[in-house]
Amino acid sequence: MAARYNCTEIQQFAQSVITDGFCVLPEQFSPEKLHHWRQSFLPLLERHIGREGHLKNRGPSRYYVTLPFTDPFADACIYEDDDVLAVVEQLVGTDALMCQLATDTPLLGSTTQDIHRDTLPLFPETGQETPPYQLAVNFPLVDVTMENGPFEVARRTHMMSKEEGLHRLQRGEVTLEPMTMKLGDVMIRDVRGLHRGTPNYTTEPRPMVVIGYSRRWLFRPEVSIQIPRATFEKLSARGRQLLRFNPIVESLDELPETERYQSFAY
Ligand SMILES: O=C(O)CCC(=O)C(=O)O
Repeated sequence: MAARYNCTEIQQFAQSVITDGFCVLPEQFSPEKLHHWRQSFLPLLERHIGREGHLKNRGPSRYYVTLPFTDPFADACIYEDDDVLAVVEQLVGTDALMCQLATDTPLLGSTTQDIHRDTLPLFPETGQETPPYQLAVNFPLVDVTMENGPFEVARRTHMMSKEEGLHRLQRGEVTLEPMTMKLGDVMIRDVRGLHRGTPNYTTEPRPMVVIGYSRRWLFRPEVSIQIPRATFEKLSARGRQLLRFNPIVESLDELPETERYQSFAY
């Protein structure tokens, strides 16, 4: 889809991420496309639960599943979306990397997670936070309602220590906001914002896609996108640039079966 926003609007979205820790681009992606993603994802979720559901590292009945970089998920209309990338580039540089394509899915039986952030500070010994370096672009594969486990986030907690953020929550100076979202809405967030997953009280899975974009120098060994050589050959110049530090594999059949991203909360 062609860009929907002008430079000023893109800067406003980026400024919301800098100030509040996140922004939402409403109705950014095609619901039909995401419906197709959901159909393709559900068997992967089943297979994941069969193989490593016992690990329960995200909490009960909650699963982190990496998406294979193949059809329908290797879709440049999504990971090269002009508006999303324009906001991302304002935040983590025009030479940003894409290093993660995965999903978080609470099912019936899931619980409230501990409040956490998804990364440690870059320089923990200084007690200082830095400009953004790691972003999550999140979009659900169903409508997210108050019943099916909305992601909750505390605004303006990404530029302070976790302890300070927790104190502010305790004192009621900030609150956890449930992010209800329509199929097609896209959230861009600084992963340092304090947040947690909440229980899904319905019988339908609530998959939330996460595409990770980072500064070019940030290495995240727990995530990567295995790119089949045949797919790599067909990437656009921009796709190659975004995905340049990910491993190229001959076939996705050779992949390890368990997720490497087990330790996730800081
Ligand atoms: O509910 C979600 O989608 C996110 C849960 C979460 O923060 C996590 O598992 O790290």
